[in-house]
Amino acid sequence: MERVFSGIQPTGVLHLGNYLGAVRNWVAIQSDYECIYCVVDLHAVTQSYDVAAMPGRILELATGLLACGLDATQVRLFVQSSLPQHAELAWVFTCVTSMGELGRQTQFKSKSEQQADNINVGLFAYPVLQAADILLYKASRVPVGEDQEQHLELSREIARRFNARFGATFPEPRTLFTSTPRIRGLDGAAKMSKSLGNHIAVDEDEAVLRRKLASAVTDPARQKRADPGHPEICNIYSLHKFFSDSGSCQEIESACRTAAIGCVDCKKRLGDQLLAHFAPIRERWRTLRERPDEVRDVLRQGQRQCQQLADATMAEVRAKMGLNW
Ligand code: AQP
Repeated sequence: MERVFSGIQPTGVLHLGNYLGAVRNWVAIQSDYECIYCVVDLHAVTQSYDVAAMPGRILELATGLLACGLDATQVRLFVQSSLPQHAELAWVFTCVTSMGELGRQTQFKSKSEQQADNINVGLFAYPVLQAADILLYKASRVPVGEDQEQHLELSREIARRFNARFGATFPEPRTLFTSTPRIRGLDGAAKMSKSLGNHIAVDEDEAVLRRKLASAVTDPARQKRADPGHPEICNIYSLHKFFSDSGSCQEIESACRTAAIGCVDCKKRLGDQLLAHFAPIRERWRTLRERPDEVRDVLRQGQRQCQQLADATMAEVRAKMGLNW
């Protein structure tokens, strides 16, 4: 079985972009690969955050992932900071990564604009820690959204560079894209993202969900109810394709083109579908929230299982680098 690694930041909300672009796929492949999934809290601290809220966020995200269908008997789920080898390998990798490469990362550029008052070295070296996360376990496949492809390319470069300098050690990890690599936000333009505030949460409250959908951007050509629409460019229609069956999608598509349905009705139907789709997940999430010790046990078990792999890789790295006196 090929080994898979992927991570998600405990930065507040699990949203449709995370779900469709990553988590749904994590669940789908869990019996086909040897999967290691991680709550990457060391990545999350590159942003400003509320220290008192962080432990709860970590636990809440792990609970949400289990509610989405991760099976702790099949996957290893753990918290990044519980294994210090991630930070150690990241340091090693900073020594084979050039400043120029990191400066060219588009996520660094956009995050630097978003948090201009906090452009820290961790933000700059974010993709190096990501490479360490993956390569610590010698994972060969990484299921992520399209937004992470540039970082994955850098991980491959880091692996090549380490191998060339110190001897063959790491595989070059490849992306395992979902069929939905990039989900647009409610503005209909940018990637769905918490920091842009254009997201819908997996466990969104119904009233908030309806309100967010009501203000979501649709086809700009539909100024009036009677204007015919162009579903192929409408983000609401693109979301229907994930959550409504193909018969309903066909019906909505032709009703939109002939203006037989208005955007208000179309959004109401999407809201109904989202609520129905996520109802069982929300129910499991609610139940698991009442059993935080069970979630902690899953995370500790994942930590123990990953520790052996992490120790083995770091022993090999230290020996290859001449740090094993
Ligand atoms: N819009 C998206 N479309 C497809 N995939 C997405 N992912 C995130 N947004 C989209 C995927 O979710 C996984 C977890 O990524 P993350 O923890 O780095 O989340 P994020 O990208 O930081 O999410 P945000 O909302 O964009 O966070 P902020 O605003 O705090 O930076 C990854 O596999 C990612 O590809």
